[in-house]
Amino acid sequence: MSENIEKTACEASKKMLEKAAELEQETAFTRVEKQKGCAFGEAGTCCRICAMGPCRINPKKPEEGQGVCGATVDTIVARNFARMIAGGSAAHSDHGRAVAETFIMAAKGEAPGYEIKDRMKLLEVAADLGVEIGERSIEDIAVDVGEKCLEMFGQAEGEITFAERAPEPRKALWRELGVFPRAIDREVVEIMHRTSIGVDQDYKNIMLQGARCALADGWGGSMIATELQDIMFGTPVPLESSINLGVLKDDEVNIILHGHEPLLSEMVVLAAGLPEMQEKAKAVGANGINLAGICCTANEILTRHGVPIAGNVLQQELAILTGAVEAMVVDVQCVYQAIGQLSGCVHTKIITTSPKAKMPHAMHIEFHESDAIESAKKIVSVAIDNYKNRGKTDIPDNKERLIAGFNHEYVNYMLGGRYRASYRPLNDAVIDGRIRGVVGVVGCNNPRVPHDAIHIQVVRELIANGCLVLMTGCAAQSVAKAGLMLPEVAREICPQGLYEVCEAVGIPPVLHCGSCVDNSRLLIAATAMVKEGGLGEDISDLPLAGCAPEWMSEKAIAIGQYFVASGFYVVFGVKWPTLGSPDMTDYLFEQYRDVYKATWDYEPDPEKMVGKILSHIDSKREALGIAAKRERVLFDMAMRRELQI
Ligand code: NFS
Repeated sequence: MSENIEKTACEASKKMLEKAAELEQETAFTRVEKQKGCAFGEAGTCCRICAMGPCRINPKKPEEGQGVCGATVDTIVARNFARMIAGGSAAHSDHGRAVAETFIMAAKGEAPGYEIKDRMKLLEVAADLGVEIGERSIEDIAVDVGEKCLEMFGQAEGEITFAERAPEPRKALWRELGVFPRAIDREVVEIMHRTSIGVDQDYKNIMLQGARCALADGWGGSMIATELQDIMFGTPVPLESSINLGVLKDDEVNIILHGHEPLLSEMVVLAAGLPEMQEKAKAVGANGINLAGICCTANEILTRHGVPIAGNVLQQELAILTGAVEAMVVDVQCVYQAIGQLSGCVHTKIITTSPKAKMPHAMHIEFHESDAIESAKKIVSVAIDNYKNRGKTDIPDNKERLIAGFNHEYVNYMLGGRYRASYRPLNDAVIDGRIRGVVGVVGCNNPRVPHDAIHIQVVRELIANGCLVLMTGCAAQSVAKAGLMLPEVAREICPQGLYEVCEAVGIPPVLHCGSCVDNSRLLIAATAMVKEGGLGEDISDLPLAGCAPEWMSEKAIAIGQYFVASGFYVVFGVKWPTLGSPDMTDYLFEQYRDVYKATWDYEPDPEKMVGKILSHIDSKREALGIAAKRERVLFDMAMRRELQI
């Protein structure tokens, strides 16, 4: 047991790791120990882009090595980093494209089951995109909005329209630097071109394209996904639900929805609720159909329907090990190949649904938007039919309540009220110091660090020091499991000022803002703070920061890069992929201050990470002339024991 305490802070996960050990089943938690890593790969100094190599530069003597073509360590590290940005941007943006395509079909009436739910948001987005509103029908406006969004992927000329939403000085800076994104696909392609053999050999120049591509993700692909999903499925409002493996039910057909695109999961939610499906479940002796999510799909259906979350990315194998999951339905991204094989030890069926993502040991039911409900019914039926094959179950009894579903629209409304929606009270609370700063804590889990533990520590210390925390992705799920997404937390942990704000507005000090593409919501919220006034002229003037304490995905690097290029100070934990090049690292960590007025940073120690974030926030408060002297709340051993980490 003691070993598992170090592996995860999550009680349900500890129990399932015990079970995995008894069954001699491998999981990511054990496979990671066998993958010792490679010093070159870890430092970013291994180049595999042509067949003269692979070329490896000794990270201890970077100045001495060169690739066969003469590439320096700076070039190699920058190429690898830029390619991570391209990979991450492509993933978010291809999700956005799928949403835009379905959105157009829905508006034309060609995708039964999908509809235009949030008309108000449609009109707002239409106005931002320059779509004529007048007396036109909602459907006609929606078709134009969808097509404008789709254009942003491949337009031959011009700039990405959503990026026009950024504060004026930021846009001027992007134009001056030549990084204003042009078309989403183009920016990804250009990174792949410029980082291929013998093209861009200047690390700073490579990183200009890295920034442009990341901005095309944050202000393009990801924003398109968020905005169109809100219009189609409804903009989330706060609701209560529950989280952790204890949400699985012993007497019902359990279906886990895992992956990223709500196009599929929304329809499964709809199908599972149909009387015919419920009756079918009863006919096989189950008391109903229980849906639960994993990864970002979980965040999407949680924030729109209150569907409970089974766990975050590192719990996908553990959920199967409960023996209680009839089907795990996956689409794209963050799906471990290991679940296919693992499902053979229990009765769970892994159902792949996207032509873009198939895997061995899984059954494939292709999901078609044109007859989405039929595809979803087929999937639910497979799960129901599998109920009879269930053996002994082992569902940990751990689950926690949480409030989720916060976003720009709701912050605007809850602070200002329906008739005078406004960020004024938020800005005022920041100015008078009740809120010290706003911090986005985002990203994944990574078995190279104790699961959930780093997130929990960082977030607890941030709110104990007066910061309002906004969260997305698997990070949000980590702290929700620890009970930090409940309003009563403000009284228990926060200083008087932040507690008063949370109490007055009725919010927890840690706000669940959705999935990883919903990080675009944080860009919009930061821009709204700038536009409200009193806190400087640009995002880089605000007392805010972003961090990803347990990151692992290329998508996290893309997000970090667009946050930095948009003016956020961003600090990552775990490991950092440019350390093999001192020049490149200095460029990102120091010189970026003169380029984007914001920098990247790396700090694996959670306590030091919080220290860096607070000193950044305080320096911004100082520059704005709103600094107040305050002592840092440090967690002593007794407080840490209480955290159980
Ligand atoms: Ni984000 Fe979502 Fe989780 Fe990381 Fe994966 S689910 S898109 S990449 S692991 S936060």
